[in-house]
Amino acid sequence: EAFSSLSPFAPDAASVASSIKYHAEFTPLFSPEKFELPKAFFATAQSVRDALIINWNATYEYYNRVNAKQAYYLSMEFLQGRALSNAVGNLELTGAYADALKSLGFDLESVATQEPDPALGNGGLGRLASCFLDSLATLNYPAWGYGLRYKYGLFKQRITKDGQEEAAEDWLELSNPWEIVRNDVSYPVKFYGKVVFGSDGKKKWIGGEDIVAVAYDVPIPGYKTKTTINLRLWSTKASSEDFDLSSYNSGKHTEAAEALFNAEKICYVLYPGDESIEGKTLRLKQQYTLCSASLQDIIARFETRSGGSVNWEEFPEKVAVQMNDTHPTLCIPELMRILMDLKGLSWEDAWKITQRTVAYTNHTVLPEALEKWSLELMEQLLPRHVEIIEMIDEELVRTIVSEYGTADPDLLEEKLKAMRVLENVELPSAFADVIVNPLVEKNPIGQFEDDQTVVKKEQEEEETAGEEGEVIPEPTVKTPKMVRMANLAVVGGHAVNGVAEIHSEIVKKDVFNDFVKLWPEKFQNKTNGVTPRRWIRFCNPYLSDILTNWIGTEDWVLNTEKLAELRKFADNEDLQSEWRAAKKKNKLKVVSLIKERTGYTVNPDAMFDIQIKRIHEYKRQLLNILGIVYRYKKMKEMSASEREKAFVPRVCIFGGKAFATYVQAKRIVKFITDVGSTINHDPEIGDLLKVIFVPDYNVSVAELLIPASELSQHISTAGMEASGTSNMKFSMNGCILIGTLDGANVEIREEVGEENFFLFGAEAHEIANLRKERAEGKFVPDPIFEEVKKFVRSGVFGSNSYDELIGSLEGNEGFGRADYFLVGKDFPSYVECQEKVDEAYRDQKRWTRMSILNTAGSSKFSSDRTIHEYAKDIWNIKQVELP
Ligand code: DL6
Repeated sequence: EAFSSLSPFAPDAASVASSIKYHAEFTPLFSPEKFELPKAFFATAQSVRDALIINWNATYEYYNRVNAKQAYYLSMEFLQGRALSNAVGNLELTGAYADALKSLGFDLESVATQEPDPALGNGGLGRLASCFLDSLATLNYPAWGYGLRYKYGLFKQRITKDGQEEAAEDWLELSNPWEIVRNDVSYPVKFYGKVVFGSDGKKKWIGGEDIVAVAYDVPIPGYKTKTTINLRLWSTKASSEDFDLSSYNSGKHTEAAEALFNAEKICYVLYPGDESIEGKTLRLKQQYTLCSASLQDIIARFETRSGGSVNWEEFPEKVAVQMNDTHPTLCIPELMRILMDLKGLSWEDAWKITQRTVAYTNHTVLPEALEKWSLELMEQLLPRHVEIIEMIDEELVRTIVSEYGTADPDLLEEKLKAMRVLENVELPSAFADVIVNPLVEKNPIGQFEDDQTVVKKEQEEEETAGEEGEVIPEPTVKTPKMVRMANLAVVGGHAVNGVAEIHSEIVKKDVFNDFVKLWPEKFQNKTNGVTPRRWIRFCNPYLSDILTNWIGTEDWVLNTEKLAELRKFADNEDLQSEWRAAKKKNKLKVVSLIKERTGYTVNPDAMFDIQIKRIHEYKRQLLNILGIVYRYKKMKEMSASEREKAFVPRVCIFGGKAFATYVQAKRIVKFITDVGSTINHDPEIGDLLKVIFVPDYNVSVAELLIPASELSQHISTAGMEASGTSNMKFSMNGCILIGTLDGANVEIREEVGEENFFLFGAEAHEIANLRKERAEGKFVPDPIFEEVKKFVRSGVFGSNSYDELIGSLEGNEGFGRADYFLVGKDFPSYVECQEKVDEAYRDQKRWTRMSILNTAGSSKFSSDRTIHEYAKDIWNIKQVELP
C-alpha cells in the first residue's frame, strides 16, 4: 500500500498524462529533445506498467499468503500480440489514456500501433496459451504461464517474386516495456556430464555444461479485476565464471566468449531448424531449459509457501502443471529427478507425486508434432533423465505384460511396439524371456511419415538417383532408438485431453487407443476457446457497441451466454443496418491495410473472403486457391454482363507463414501470389475478383482482418485439424464459415445452426478409405478438377508449370503420396458450396441474419468456459478473489 501511494499512477486523464510525461523524461529510451510517436508509446506503456505492477504485486503477495493451489501452464509458445490496448482495456482505462494522449497531441490508436507484435509463437497453440492467460487472470484463478523469452520472434515474412522469404524479427530492438527483468530469480540448468553415486548412496548428475536461466516477468491483467497474474519467460546466459578472461586477453576473443554464445543461443529463436544434429540439440536444450527452470521455480515457491515444514505429498495439492503439447514433456523425468536425487524421495513416492501433478494437452494428430527424440542424443545431453525414462519404460512394459499376458505373443509384441516410451530398444533384461523379438523394426508402428519428411526424401532420391543401368545399392535400414514424448506424457500425467470433441474422439480411437484401454479415466475433451476481450471487445469496438446497446449491458464480455439474446433481433431491420454499417467500417480499415502492405486497391463493397492460418497442406490453402482459379476461368469464358450476373464480387484474402523448411507450403504461397498477380491485373475482371496475400501475418493483422470478414475458410481435410481457434474468432465477429466437419467447426455449426454454416467435403470417418481407394487407383477424377489443373498448367499464371504442386495432387509421377489431403476429392463439393455462398450473399438480409446468428451462437467458444473446465476437471484449482 505504502509503495502504491508513491506511484505516479492514478486513473484520471490528468494524472495519466503526467505519468506519461514523467516516463518520457525519467525512463528515457530516446533523445530528450523530441517527443514523437515511438517515445509516446514507450512512455505510455511504462505508465500502464506502473498500474499493472501495483496489482501484480498485490496478487502475488495474496497468493503467497493464502497458499491456494496454483496451476502452471508450460508452453514453448505464447503468442501474446500487442499489449497496450489490451492492458488499458482490461484495466478499464481506455478513456483515461485516450484523453491523456490527446492532451499531449497523440491518439491512442496510433500510439498502440507503435508496439512491435511479439511473435513468440507459431500459430493456434501459442495463441491459445495467451487466451488462457487472459481468462485465468479475468476469472481470478491462481495461475502462471512459463515459457521462453526468444530474442527473435518467429520470423518476418517478406513476399517477393520468388514467394516467401524469411528475415529475423528483432522484436526486442527497442526493448520490451512490459517485462520486468528478475536478476534475482535465476536457476542453473545442466547439460551433458555423467551420473555417479554420491556419498549418501543417491544418484548425482555431475560435470557437463551449466548455464543460467534468468526470469523475465510479464504482468497479465485480468478484465475488470485486480488479479494480475504472471507470465515468466526464461532467458539463458552463461555464468560470469565462464567468460575466459585470459583467452580474451591473449587475443582469442571468439574462444573466450564461446560459453556465453552457447548459453545465449538457446533462446535466440523459436523452433530453430532441426535437420542438423546441432539444431536437434538446440531444440532439446530449449525444452529442457523450460522444464528445468520452471520446475525449480515452482518447487522453490512450494517450499517457501510451506514455511518450515515441507510435506511432499502435499505437492499435487498445491501445484498443477499443464504441458502444452509434448514440448514440455521433460517435466516428467525432471520432476522425478528433483524429487528423488535432490529431495530424497523414493521412486514410488516421486512417481505418485509426478503423476498427480502433471497433465498433457494433445494439439494434433499429425506425426511431426508427436515428437520423438534420439535416445543417443538424449543420453549425451540428459544422462540422468534417460535413466529415469528407462525406468518409466520398464514399469510400462510390466503393466503391458500383465494386461495382455504372454499367451498370445503376437498381440503382446504389437502392444509393446505401439505403447512403449522407447522405440527400437530391446526389452529390459527382466523381460528378456517374455518375448523373443527385440522390437526393432524399420517403420515403427504408430508413426507415419510427415509431409516435410516426404518432401526431403523425394529430393534426396532425386539427388542420389544413379545413371541408367547403374546398380544402386539397397539403402541400409536404420533403426534409430527413439524416445516417444507423447507416450511419456500419457504415461506420466494424470490427464490427457484433446482440444475439440471430434479431436478428442480421434485421440481416443486412434492416436492413443491402446492407452485408453489401460487408463480410460485419463482421457478427456476440453474444447478450445478464445478470449472475448481481445477478440471482440478490443479488436471490434463498432460491433461491441452494437452488442452492448442491443443486449442492454456490457456483461456479455464476461458472460458470453448473453450474446444469445441477439437471436431475437436477427431479422430486425435497425439492427441489421447497424450491423452492416459496422462491418463496412471494419472493411474500410482493411482496404487501407491492403493498400499499405500490397499496393492493391480493393473494393469495400465486395465480399471479404478470408483464410488466415499457418500455411500447411492439411489446411488446404491449395483447395481455396484452386477454387479461385476455377472461378476465374469461368469468368473468362463469359461476357461481361454474364459474369456480373453469375458472380458476387469478392476480395479473397490469404495470410499465414510457411515453416522455413517446408518446401511444399512455400510453393503454395508462391502459387497464391502468382494467381493474384494475374487476376488482379486482368482488366476484364476488375473488382469482380481480387486475390490478396497479406504479408507477415500476425496477431495484429488478425485483429484487423477478423472484424472485417464476411466469409472465412476452415477447409482442412476432415480429421486433421485438431480444433482451430480462428474459426471461433471469425464466428464471434459475425463472419460465416465455409468448412469441413473438422475440429471445432463441428461444434460451431451445432451452436450457430447448420443453416448458418456452409458445409462441404468428406467426413473424418471416410478419409482412410478414400485414401486407400486413391492409392489403389480406384479414384475417378472429377472433370472440373481435371479442368482446373489443366488451366494452371496452360501457363496462364506465368511460365511456371507448378509441376510439383499440381503433381502432388496426382501422385503417380513421383510427386509423393497421391493427393494425400484429398483436394481433388473435395473439390467439386467445395465449388458447389461456394456457389451457395454467392447466392446467400446476394440476399443481404439473409446474409446479415446469418451473420448475427453466428455472433449470437458463439458463446461456447469463450476461453472463460474452457478455463473453468480445466480448473475443475484437470487442475482442481479454485478461484481466489483479491480482497
Ligand atoms: O489447440 C490449439 C491449436 C489447434 O486449434 C489447431 O487445430 C492445432 O493445429 C494446433 N496445434 C499445433 C501443434 N502442432 N501442430 N501441428 O500447433 O493447436
